[in-house]
Amino acid sequence: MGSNSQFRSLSLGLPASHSAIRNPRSARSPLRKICVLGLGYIGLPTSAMLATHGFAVTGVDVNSHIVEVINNGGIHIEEPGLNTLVQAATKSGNLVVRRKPEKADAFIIAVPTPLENRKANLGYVESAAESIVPVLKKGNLVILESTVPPTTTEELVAPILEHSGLKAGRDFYLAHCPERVLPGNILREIIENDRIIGGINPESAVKAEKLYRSFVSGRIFLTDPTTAELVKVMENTYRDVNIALANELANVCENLEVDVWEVIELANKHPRVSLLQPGPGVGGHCLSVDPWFVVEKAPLEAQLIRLSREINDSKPQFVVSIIDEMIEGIPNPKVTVLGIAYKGNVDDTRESPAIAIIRLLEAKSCQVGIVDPHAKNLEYPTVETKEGFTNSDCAILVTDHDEFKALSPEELGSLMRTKQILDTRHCLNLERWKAAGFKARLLGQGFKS
Ligand code: SAJ
Repeated sequence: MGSNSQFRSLSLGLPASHSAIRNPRSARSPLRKICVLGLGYIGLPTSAMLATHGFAVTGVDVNSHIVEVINNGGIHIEEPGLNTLVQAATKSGNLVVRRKPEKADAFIIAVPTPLENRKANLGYVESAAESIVPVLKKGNLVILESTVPPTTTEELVAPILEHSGLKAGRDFYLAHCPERVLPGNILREIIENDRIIGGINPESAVKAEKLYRSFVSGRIFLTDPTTAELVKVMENTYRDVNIALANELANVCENLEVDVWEVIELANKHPRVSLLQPGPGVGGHCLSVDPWFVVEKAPLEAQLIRLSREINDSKPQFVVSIIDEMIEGIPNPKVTVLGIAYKGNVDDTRESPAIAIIRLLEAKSCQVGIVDPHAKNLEYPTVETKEGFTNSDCAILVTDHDEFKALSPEELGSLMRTKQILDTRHCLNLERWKAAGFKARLLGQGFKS
């Protein structure tokens, strides 16, 4: 165990007979071959990281397009530095990509857990665990990295894996090690962030820790699976609740005609206050999803968590009500939406508030021109910047991509029918846009122009 680890094995509370691995040789055997299931934003960087640290990694994805792209030397997602790392991993021969799992020393499940009707759809986790069953051997380690509602590792994953005839904690090791990396900064955070490992027994936690220690420089804390599951969903819940507070404050400021950005800046001068930023809503596959996993497990207790989700989910509607005011009386209006990704400088559009805004605008028969230098979305195709602005009556900045800060109000204004802009992120220099003849509005001020 690394010197900077904290081991809480005694607090796991498992009976000695349950926690003892019966095969001491396999308990000591090194982990060489790793099979990673799911090659998305977490599975692909993890596979490449392990492969470039000397492990023989089989990356598995059920999507044949993803397998083909990686086998042809590319990647299917945008993340700084990832293409180079994956290429180094595949060229070294240490990373191969397949559609089905193979025998290995350890399996890492990193598949999506989408939200359906405010509940976790664990279908991908179930399928991934089932696909491991035929190749699971005594002494193997299985790690669940996907974010899941508390108790999933013990009550769903362990029973599925035990269809192999092997017993979790006795014949194979099982742990939940939630991913904690920030999209856009994954390659640094996957190494530097502290990790939480919840072992089904102490040996499982220690075994998983050895694997992560091969590339993690942050601290590693060991606990039980349900605690690790709750820790993970509460990290994202903490952030979501705090953004809801900022978003609610922005609504208050709109009403009082006070500048929310100034209020936040000045309040944050207090040594114990750190308000987050309001915006058009909270997106991505994490913050807008994970708090519901807590609500699902504790519907009566999780009141603040539910309300915060509802506040953040109501922001696109609020933004569209401002657009409504701005385009009132204009026949057949066109709105330019700047950004469809859920946050700046990423290509991920999952749960993006931009999509909710576009849907609401289209429901009002607005023509919409979507501009995004990073993201693509099959349902809502993007256009080139000039095309997006041509004949537009209002531009709305939804995503804080760096490219948008450099847009030319003079050039783009000359293409528009009505020169109006709404900045929902406090990311543009609106004085410049006003100087170019725009009616420019910043979300969270309540000023009419
Ligand atoms: N947002 C705001 N105001 C803010 C901060 C963010 O409106 O002050 C919005 C963003 O625009 C975006 C959403 O919230 O729509 C989420 O963005 P984010 O950057 O806060 O987080 P994610 O979803 O990209 O990544 C989070 C991270 N969790 C935490 O910081 C606690 C990351 O560490 C997790 O690994 C990731 O979720 C995950 O995969 O769970």
